[in-house]
Amino acid sequence: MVKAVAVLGSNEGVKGTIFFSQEGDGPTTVTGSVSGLKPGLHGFHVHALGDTTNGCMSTGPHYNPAGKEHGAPEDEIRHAGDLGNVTAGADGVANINVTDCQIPLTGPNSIIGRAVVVHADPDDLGKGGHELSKTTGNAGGRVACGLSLFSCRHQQIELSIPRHSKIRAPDLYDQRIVMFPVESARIDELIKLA
Ligand SMILES: [Cu+2]
Ligand SMILES: [Zn+2]
Repeated sequence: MVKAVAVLGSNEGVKGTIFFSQEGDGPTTVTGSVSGLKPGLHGFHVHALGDTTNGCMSTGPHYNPAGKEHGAPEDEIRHAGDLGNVTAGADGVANINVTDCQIPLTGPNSIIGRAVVVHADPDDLGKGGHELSKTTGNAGGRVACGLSLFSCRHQQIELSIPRHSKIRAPDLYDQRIVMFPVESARIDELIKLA
């Protein structure tokens, strides 16, 4: 079982923690919650980059290793990072519990080191007829984001910083480094440890 966690934050009061787990080559289970949202639907994606230098704007487009158009999670034609919408209740909290086959935690298409992003508006799943429908689902601003990182509560693990994460430490790319439990880990702490 491989596990990962993404701690989402923003300066707009939206925050959350998203957990990922994957058994072997099986689907990835995504659980967790996000708070501080306006009630209703919010686009929920894995974006290509783990770069949050300029906040969520620098996380790039939706993760799309197959070069397809934007779609719904259940569509044949979709970005790997298209996880649809999360739904916030009247209290502004969205609880998440989905499984998906296109967001593996290991292998060449791993989402580790990429950003998880929650949007201001609903993702139209490619069907809204807006000029942005086929690229972003016209989901509006990026209200919170965070990197997905391996997690393990009880033991230290090794990982390498993937090039796509664009962390400002290029000399560390692809080197194996030891990381400690990352329930609260931020990339800066990770670099300090290296
Ligand atoms: Cu997005
Ligand atoms: Zn997409």
